Amino acid sequence: MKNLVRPLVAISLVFLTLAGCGLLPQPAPTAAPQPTATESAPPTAAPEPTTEESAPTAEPAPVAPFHAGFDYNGDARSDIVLFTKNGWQAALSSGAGFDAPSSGPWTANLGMWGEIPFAGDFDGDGKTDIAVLNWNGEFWVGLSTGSSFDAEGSGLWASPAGLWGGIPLSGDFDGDGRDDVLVFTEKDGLRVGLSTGRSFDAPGSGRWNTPAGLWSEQPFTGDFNGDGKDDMAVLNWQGQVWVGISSGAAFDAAGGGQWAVKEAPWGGMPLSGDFNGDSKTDLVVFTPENKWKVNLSSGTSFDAEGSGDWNSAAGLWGELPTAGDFNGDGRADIALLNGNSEWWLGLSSGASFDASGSGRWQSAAGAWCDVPLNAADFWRFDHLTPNMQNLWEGRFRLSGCGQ
Ligand SMILES: [Ca+2]
Ligand SMILES: [Ca+2]
Ligand SMILES: [Ca+2]
Ligand SMILES: [Ca+2]
Repeated sequence: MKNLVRPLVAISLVFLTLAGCGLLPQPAPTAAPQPTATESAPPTAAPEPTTEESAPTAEPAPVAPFHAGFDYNGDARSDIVLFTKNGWQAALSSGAGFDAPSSGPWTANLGMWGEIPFAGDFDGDGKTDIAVLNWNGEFWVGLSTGSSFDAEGSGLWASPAGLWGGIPLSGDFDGDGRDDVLVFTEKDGLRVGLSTGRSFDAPGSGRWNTPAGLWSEQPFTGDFNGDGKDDMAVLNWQGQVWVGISSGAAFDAAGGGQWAVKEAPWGGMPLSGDFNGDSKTDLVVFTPENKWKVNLSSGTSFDAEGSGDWNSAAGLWGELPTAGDFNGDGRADIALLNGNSEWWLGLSSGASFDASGSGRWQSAAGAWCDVPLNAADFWRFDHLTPNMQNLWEGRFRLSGCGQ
């Protein structure tokens, strides 16, 4: 039965995706001008050329054995930042709640409601930054000061990777310590913009080959083989995972291709993170049956010992799952925002998501229709949603977020 149902669902999804893709109405490109970044205004005030020159070869920047990711204040604990109709809100982790000092609204000179937000440590200073991809295919970046997103260097970042309609993902694909951007597109494959610290156009930027990735699949990123360079992968409708290992110049290094999985069912929400703390990024799929299907990376497959269903103290289907190392112990955890604007945490023990400290966390921010950047998977999921009208409006399938 299951085998019958799955292809049918998948086929109709693909069909609807194809049918919808050509028709995506641009959300009123002219109606909403790019915010004028009065404060930073660096677009033309050229980025320091020295940064660019020293970037690729100079220093093989130290590769942290583990970085929490989504750590906006640089204290080694992952936080939550939300893109809201009223600007950017930070919910900083204290290790036991999302209400550490400096939580609340953060100023930034970017982000119109309707643009696609994402996050990464784009200047490599240890504090996660924010960015949006706008309707002109431009990347606007807000560098974190630790309490705002308007550090020097914020503004428009040039890149050959920008393309509206693509899905932006971040990762340090060349392993230089600065997160780069990857845009997964329907017609143009993968475009990578390598960060110089002031732009996404370092040498090597452009189209990258990969054995993995069709538009109808769900992409995610992480350092799956643990060599210090982030890789990309897709989950396809057959429950297969295909991996593109980064060589630093393409996603076609040895070791890529189809990887065995423990169980990665299509129809769930894939999230990546280092759930057992061995420095190799793993995959978890949250399913409509409220199961957490953990697929641990061995470096060459996603079925390392310890893979399987993990118990969790949190997570009901319909809530919005995110991943990050919220208590800073080196293992990625899960956090879910529910319809009551509550955060529920499942902290990783290395074998389950119910370690001590799990449960409801108080938070200074996070309302149901806000967009938590950790849930980048949300966008990846959305582009397959049958009722989507475009990438942005897809989010309004969330209960109660309709227009
Ligand atoms: Ca933090
Ligand atoms: Ca990089
Ligand atoms: Ca890698
Ligand atoms: Ca943790």
